[in-house]
Amino acid sequence: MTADISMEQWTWPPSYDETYRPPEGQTHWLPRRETMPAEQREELILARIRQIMAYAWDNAPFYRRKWDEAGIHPSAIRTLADFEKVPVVRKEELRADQAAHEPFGSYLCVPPDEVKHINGTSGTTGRPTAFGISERDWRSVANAHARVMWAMGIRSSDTVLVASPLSLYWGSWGAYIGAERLGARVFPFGAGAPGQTARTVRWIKQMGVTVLYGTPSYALHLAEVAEEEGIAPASLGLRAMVFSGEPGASIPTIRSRITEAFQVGVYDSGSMAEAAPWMNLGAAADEPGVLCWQDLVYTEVCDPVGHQRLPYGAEGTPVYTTLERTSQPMIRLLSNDLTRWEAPSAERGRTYPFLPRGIYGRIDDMFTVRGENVHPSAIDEVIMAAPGYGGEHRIVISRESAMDTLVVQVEYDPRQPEESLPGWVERISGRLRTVLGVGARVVPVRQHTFDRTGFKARRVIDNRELLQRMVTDPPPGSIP
Ligand code: 8LH
Repeated sequence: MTADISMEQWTWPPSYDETYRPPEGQTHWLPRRETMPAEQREELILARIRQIMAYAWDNAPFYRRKWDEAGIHPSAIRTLADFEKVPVVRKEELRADQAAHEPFGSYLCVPPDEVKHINGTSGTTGRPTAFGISERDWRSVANAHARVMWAMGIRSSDTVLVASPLSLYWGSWGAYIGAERLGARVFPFGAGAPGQTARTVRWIKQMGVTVLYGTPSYALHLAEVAEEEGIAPASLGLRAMVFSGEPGASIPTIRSRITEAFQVGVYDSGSMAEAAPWMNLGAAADEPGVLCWQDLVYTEVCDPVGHQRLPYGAEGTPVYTTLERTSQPMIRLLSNDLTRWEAPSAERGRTYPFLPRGIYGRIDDMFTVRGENVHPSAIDEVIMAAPGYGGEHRIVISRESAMDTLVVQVEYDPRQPEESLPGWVERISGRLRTVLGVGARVVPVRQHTFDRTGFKARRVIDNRELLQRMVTDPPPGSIP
C-alpha cells in the first residue's frame, strides 16, 4: 500500500508530478487514492490532520490562540473522533483576524512574499476577505481540480469556456487552472458584462466549445438568450456543463431544464472558496449529487449546533479541513450550508461519501442570486442609509424567466415629491449593485405598506421553488 500511495504522491507538503496525465481511456486520475477502502484512507487522513495541525500550531498564531483557548493541543488528536472536538472556524473569525492582521491574517502559514496569487470574497457583509495563495497551493488546486474534472469525463480534446466572472471569484480561476492542468484548451470568457451573453453564444459556436463552466442560473439565462438570437441551445455543440456556486445542478427541476435545453451532461461541484480545492465536492457521474473527495479536503457533515460529525444518512452542515493547503490551511471551517450525506460505496466507482442532493440550502439567512452571495444585512445597510427612506422595506427573491431576481420594495418618505422618485430609485439601485455585485429592482411603495415588528424584522421573502419545497416537503432526517 505504501508504494502505491507514494506513487500517487500522498506527501506533505504536497508535490505533484506536473508531467503526469493518465491515458485518455482511464477512468481515474489517481486510481489507488480514489478507490481504496474508505477506512484505509481515513487512517492516512488522520495522520495528515495531525501533521497539518502541528504545522498550523507552529506557523499560525490564529490557530494556536484558538486551540489554546479550547485547551486543545495537536498532539491530543489521536482519532477522527478526537478531531470532532476541535472548535470550528467561522468566516467572521477569518474576516476579523484579517482586519487585525493585514493583509492575509494571522492564519497565513508562509512568509508573505510566498503569496503569489490573490483571490477574495465579494465583501457583501463588510470587509472583503483575501485569499493569499502560494505557488505550491495554486498548483495543488490545479492538480486536484484536474483530477475531479477528469472524473467528469473532461479530456485534453475538450475546449472549456469559463463563463463566470474572472475577478476575485475562486470559482472561475479554479475551473480554469484545473482544465488547463488536464491538458484541455481553456477559454476564459467571463460573464456579467452588458451584452456579454449574446457574445458567449456566438463564441461557443465559433470556437467549437465543448464544456462550459458557470452557475446553473447563468446556463438558463444563456439558453434564453440563445433562443432570442435564433439559435437552439442544443445546436451549440456543448457536451458537458460543470456547475458550482449555487444550488441547481443537483436539483431535478433545474437540472432537467438545463439538460433539455442543451442536451448535455451536467456535473455539480463546489464547497467554499476558503476550502479550495473547492471541487472537493464534485460529481463523478452525469447525475445529481457530489462525492466528498476526502483526501483533498476532509469533509464532516456535522450537527449545526455542536459541530460533531453526524452518522451517514443524516442531514447537517459541512465542515471542511483542507489537506493540501500550506498558505492558509482551513481546519474545521464551518460552512453553514445544508446537505445530507451517504456512506461510501464502491458501486459509485470511488470510495468517497456521497451527497445525493448536493448542497441545497443555507442555515443562516444568506441567499445566492446569480452566483453572488447576498446577505440581507448588506441590503438593509444601503436602504436604511438612503435619504428619503420611509422606514421599512422587503427583500423579495423570485425566479422570473429562468433567472433569479432580487426585488427590493422600499417605503419612501411622503415628503418626497413623486416626480423625484425615479432618480431616488436609480441612486439606490446603483448603490445596491456596487455593494452586492448583482442588480436589484427597486420598487418604491407608500409609507406603512408593511407591518412593523417589535421583535426581529423578517424582511426576506423567498419565492423560489426550492426553498418552498423544502418547507412543504422536508427530506427524511431533516432538522426541524
Ligand atoms: C453551492 C455550491 C453548489 C457553492 N451547490 N451551493 O463555486 C465554488 C466556490 C468557489 C464558491 O462558490 O465559493 P464561495 O463564493 O465561497 O461560495 C460558497 C457558497 O456558495 C457555499 O457556502 C454554498 O452556499 C454555495 N455553493 N457551490 C449549492 N454546488
